[in-house]
Amino acid sequence: VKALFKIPRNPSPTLRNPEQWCRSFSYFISQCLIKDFEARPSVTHLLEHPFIKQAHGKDVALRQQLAALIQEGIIMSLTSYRHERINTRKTLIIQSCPDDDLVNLEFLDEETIICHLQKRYDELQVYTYVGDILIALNPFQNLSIYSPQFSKLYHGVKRADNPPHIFATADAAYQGMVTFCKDQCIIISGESGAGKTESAHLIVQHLTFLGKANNRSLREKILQVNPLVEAFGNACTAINDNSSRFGKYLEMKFTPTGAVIGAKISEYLLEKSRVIKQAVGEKNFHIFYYIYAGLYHQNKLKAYRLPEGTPPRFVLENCKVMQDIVSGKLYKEQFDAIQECFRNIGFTEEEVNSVYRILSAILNTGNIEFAAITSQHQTDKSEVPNSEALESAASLLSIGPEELQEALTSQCVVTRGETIIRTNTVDKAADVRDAMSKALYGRLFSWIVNRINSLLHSSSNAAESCMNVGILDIFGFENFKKNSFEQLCINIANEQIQFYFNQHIFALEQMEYQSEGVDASLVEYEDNRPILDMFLQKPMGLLSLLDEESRFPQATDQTLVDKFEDNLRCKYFWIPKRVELCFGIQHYAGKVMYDVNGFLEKNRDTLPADIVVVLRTSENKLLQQLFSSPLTKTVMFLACVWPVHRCGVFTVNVCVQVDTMEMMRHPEETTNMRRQTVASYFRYSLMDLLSKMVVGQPHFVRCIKPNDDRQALRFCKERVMVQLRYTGILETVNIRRQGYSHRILFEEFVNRYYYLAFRAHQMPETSKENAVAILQRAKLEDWVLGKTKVFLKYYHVEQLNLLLREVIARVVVMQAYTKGWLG
Ligand code: AD9
Ligand code: MG
Repeated sequence: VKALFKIPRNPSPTLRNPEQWCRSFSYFISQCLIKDFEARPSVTHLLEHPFIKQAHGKDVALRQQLAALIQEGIIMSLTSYRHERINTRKTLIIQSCPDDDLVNLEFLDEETIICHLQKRYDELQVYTYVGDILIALNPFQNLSIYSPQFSKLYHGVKRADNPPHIFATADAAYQGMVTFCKDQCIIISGESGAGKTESAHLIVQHLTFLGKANNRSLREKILQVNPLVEAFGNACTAINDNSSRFGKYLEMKFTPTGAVIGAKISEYLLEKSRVIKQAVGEKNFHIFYYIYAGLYHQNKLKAYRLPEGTPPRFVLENCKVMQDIVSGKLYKEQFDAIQECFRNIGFTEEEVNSVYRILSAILNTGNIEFAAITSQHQTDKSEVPNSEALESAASLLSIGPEELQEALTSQCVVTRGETIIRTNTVDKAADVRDAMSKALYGRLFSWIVNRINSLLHSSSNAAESCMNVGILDIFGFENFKKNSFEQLCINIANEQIQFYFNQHIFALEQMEYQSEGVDASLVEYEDNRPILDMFLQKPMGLLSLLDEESRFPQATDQTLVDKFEDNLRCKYFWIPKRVELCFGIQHYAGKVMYDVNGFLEKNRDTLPADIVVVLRTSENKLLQQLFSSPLTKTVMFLACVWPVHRCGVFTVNVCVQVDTMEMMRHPEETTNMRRQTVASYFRYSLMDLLSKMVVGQPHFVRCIKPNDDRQALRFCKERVMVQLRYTGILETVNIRRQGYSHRILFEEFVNRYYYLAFRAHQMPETSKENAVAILQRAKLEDWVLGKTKVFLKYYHVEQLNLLLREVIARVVVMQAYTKGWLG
């Protein structure tokens, strides 16, 4: 080590050779420092490192420069990690081979691809590339490929050096962000139970590793965000025991040098109706079971007024007796884990207590029953015969039980300046009760997300210049025996994500070839735009028709079906004969029959003003906050962000249209005549999501479910084939093989890569000729020149970036040497 630092005045020929230098330098880092610091050390740590102290004694400035240099060096040092990899290989027996990428297959028919994937799956190779896209087959068993050793393996190395892995996609996004100072976004898609949420966790895990925060608690906080949010937003369905019932876009924030500094979550369209009712064989949101088991074991059920005998109605399904919930360790452990998450992320005890009180109040609200009061004059009146649940709910919400009962059983109506009190029938009172439970849960969920965001918001200066890697994990495509309004929204969202994928992989690529005069045979693909138009067009799309019908007080679910039948004339929609209140849709991922019962009510999602008024009187601070001001989200700059696609010079015609810059309000919020419905809120949510996604460089992960029985090592050819077909994998293989997935303006290309062919201080003209000089110098083949851009294959960019990093590392070392820092 000393020899490395104390270079003789006349260095030997080997030491004069910069490449040799670079290698020794990296070797030094890997040998001496990696062991001590596990990963990239901070400058402060380095300054105190005995080697550096020893080498440079009291010269603090010099030590500081050296420490910074080494820190940089570690980022750039590929050799250090390669060294690790050789060791790990021996024990983990990892191999990468040409088979890792479907693009390299000799024959590209469906049968070959499927056999290839099956062979890999049988060998537990669940990941496969299609060019730069990752296919992830759900292993349905725990694999030992996500350990810290693997994280090290997938750090800044060439993709072909290691087998395909979800960490490689995270690494590609991270490197893309650091190298080009550009936001990235990872889009994970696949049907319900295919493994999107697991993949999202693994990506967050690897990104936190790559962006090693100096502050350990921040790292832990970020890792605990997903489990916490998912406890409130996930539930057991017929397809998946941990099914996401909301869409999640998690943005991880980094400094320009790649240190993680915070995170932000956006949530989309929580399936609130699950709070009040679950389909047969399904459950409520996880958190209800967790708190039940947790509070039971802490002997606190009484304090939260939760019954100890029969579980409350809202969590009854699948848990007929209390023992089902409280016996067994799982729920209790989950409760402990959630408490830990709350604590670590920074929620106060008072806040957590308020959250539990509101959840318990929701459970008690579900048990409030109504009975009709029939008198001579009034037949439409209801009352609460057994007031225990009502009193418990009121007490937990810190409101008066009489006021709550009044708000549930009657409503104030203002007509022509006069206030009239109308009584509610039993059914109407039950609807109000359920609306209140849904509103409480929906707002509580949004509050938790907002609170996490404020706790993970970085207030440092770095936050202003921070960059993002966004990770999209939404609810997957669903097709149950009975599908309702919720499935319709979920499937439209998936339709939109598929459209986004098609735009990126096929449409943009082909349009750009044509405009640049580049010859490339066009690939046919299934464009799902007509289906999306059918849903989202105004004023005659399905969602607009639904909204229109929801505004008529006399409308029924039957009039809604009639309206659809009269106005939706396209091959993707049909009304089946002999089945009432039903319609069918041919989605990109398959046929789905929808049951229209309750569509109008679910879309209206009204919360009577009387309930809001009562809840606002609460002494509970959190509850006051939830209902004091409208929960609004502004759709920022949609009009300008969305239509112009950043990746190209042309405009993408957008399927979703926005009339004006409007405020997105929770549907239950508005009291005016033109009520905001769930459908219109949903439309804006989609817009909001897309506006976030389009500003980043996309990376795609396509999750595939190998069987419907959730069995490990079972590869059902038919099921996989269907998913490969509808996700357009075959066409993707083709276009990735033939196409040029990266198109860079000559000017940008020369600015980015001129180091590879010109001297560092030279600023060459950003011309086509100089771009060619760089390409030739880098010894790349098969590139093409357009009118204004260089067209590169997906693997070219990786090659260029690697060369660039090596050259920069060399320059850094040379500079250090010439400045005498190392001598
Ligand atoms: V849904 O659209 O939210 O209903 P996801 O998110 O696509 O669905 P999820 O990630 O929840 O599916 O995966 C379903 C189950 O598959 C998990 O609960 C795991 O048991 C299993 N799974 C998925 N990916 C992996 C993995 N990489 N390793 C081990 C996995 N098990
Ligand atoms: Mg999920």
